[in-house]
Amino acid sequence: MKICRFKQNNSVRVGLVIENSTVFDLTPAGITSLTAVLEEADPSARLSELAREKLPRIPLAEVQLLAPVEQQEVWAAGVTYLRSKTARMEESDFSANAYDKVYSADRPELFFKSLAAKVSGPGAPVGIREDAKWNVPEPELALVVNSKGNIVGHTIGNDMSSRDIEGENLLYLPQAKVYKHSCALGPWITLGTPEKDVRQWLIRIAIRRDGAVVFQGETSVDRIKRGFADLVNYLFRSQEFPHGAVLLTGTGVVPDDSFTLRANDVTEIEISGIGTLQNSVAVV
Ligand code: DO4
Ligand code: MG
Repeated sequence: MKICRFKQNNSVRVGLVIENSTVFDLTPAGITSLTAVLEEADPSARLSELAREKLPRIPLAEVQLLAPVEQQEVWAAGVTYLRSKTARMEESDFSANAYDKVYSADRPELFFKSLAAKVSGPGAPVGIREDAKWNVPEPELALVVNSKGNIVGHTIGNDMSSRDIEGENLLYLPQAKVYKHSCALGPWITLGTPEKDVRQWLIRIAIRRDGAVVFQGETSVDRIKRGFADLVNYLFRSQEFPHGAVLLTGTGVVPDDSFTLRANDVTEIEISGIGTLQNSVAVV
């Protein structure tokens, strides 16, 4: 079951996405908050109970989808794939050892990525910093977690990153990772899929420039080294998320070192069990 946020006549609504073609507006059923659904004991069961014939249907192509977050903080895990570890060790001079150590440590790398209000939704711009020379998207599975720390759904995340800034000094990580339009989420949340099934999903990215594909890559969710519950457990240690949280799970696709994004490139990230998140690149 897929749940989205969308804009209709200047009002923000919550909808059910059916067969990637139709949105059922949940407003007449009294559902106006995504968070309220995610906080239900069984969100999929709650949505299955609805009398769909009474809900307005809108073609998906006619709605403006918004990032599927309300007040959730967005966090990210790093160096959870071998590919991320080796690429970062190569780009970095004196911090290489840190990536190596965190990959095999019990405690994962977790960092704050974005306030919900700053997240780019489908079709919105993602940013490359004007003071960075080497910028890449990071296509990542995102765990949608309720306030009790239960994983209730999954969406697609783009952890936009400036590799030259991170590579210069690991202490610059917040500047390499957290800036205007550096995080995109969407197009919606797929509810209730167990981890063993999510691990069968593939993550693909294509980057288009003037209509031509200039980079494409693929990985599998199953290559994530850490268990999802373990990542969430660390996120919730000595911390609380009254509105829930979204946790990006790290990237396993890193373009060759010669590749950097340019303004007006289009990033297309597909996760097989979810859908496709498309954004255009802007200098910020
Ligand atoms: O260690 C820096 C960030 C790692 C990251 O974002 C990733 O592996 O996806
Ligand atoms: Mg990342």
